[in-house]
Amino acid sequence: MTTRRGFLGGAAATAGMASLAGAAPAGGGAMIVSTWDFGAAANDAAFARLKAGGTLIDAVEAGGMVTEADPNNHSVGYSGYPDRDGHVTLDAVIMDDRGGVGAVAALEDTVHAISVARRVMEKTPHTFIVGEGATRFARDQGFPKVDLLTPEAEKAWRDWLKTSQYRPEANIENRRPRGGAFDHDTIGLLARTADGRMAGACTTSGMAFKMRGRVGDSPQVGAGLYVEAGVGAATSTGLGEEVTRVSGSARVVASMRAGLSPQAACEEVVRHIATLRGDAIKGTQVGFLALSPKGEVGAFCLLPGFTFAVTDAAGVTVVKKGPSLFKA
Ligand code: SD4
Repeated sequence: MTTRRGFLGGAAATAGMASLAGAAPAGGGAMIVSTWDFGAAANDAAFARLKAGGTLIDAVEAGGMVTEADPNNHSVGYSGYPDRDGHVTLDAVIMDDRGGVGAVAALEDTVHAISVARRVMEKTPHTFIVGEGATRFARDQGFPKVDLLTPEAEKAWRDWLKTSQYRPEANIENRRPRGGAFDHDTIGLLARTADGRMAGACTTSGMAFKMRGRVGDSPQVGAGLYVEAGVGAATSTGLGEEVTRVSGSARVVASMRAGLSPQAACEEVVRHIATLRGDAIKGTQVGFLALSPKGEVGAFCLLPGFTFAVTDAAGVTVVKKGPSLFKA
């Protein structure tokens, strides 16, 4: 597999978007997209899994696992920042295009929330298990108990306790070096195969220093992720409450069902949030990413700074900037 990484910014990104919208990748083969620049590594793992004969679900799970295990990533899986009571809690969902769904929320002491979500889908009669029940299910399924609160994350939490100001920061996901007080690195992955089949995954530790028990958009089907056969798939990132209140990803896919391109559908939901919320979303970031069965990509966000990774049929991965509604 040859993987070339690039980064398109500004006008080039917009031009890239325009050429992606409406055009299937050469050969019409597999395609993977995911949120933020760290999505590139996740895409590579997902692509490798597909190339090795894995299913779409294998691929999106493998992608999510890369981000979950990254100790430098302070919000997905290991080393995530805790809630305001000092507990690291994870949310994840996985979905195929045949109605298969599994999700967990407020999962503790387990690195790979996305794999537990997959077990919910495959081993239970349910779609969503939360809290203590999710953690017990993970143990029953053989996932090792791991303390997710690293000394670094604990220090950040103790520093935060001095002021206890909950102020989510836009685009913290791409800050270098990582480690800001509100670091939150949700990854949403969407994948298609040559025959137009689709699947998606979304995994996060949610907003740093959130209230105990808070669940964002990410693990909720229709909010953080939605996949529909023959129509498309969408995922979201940013301040989850703004996505949940409009069932954001389901809305993107519904617009695609009604005939909008993935790009136009992402723009529609972001404009809707802006109109609905007005001043309440000033300084807030929300981003959507969408993929059609043909391989058309759409991305749009409230504020500049949202990036996403696209891997084409040849395994070439490029990180792009998502166009935004507001300039700053
Ligand atoms: C949440 N949407 O829990 C997530 C956070 C996120 O990158 O996307 N972080 O609200």
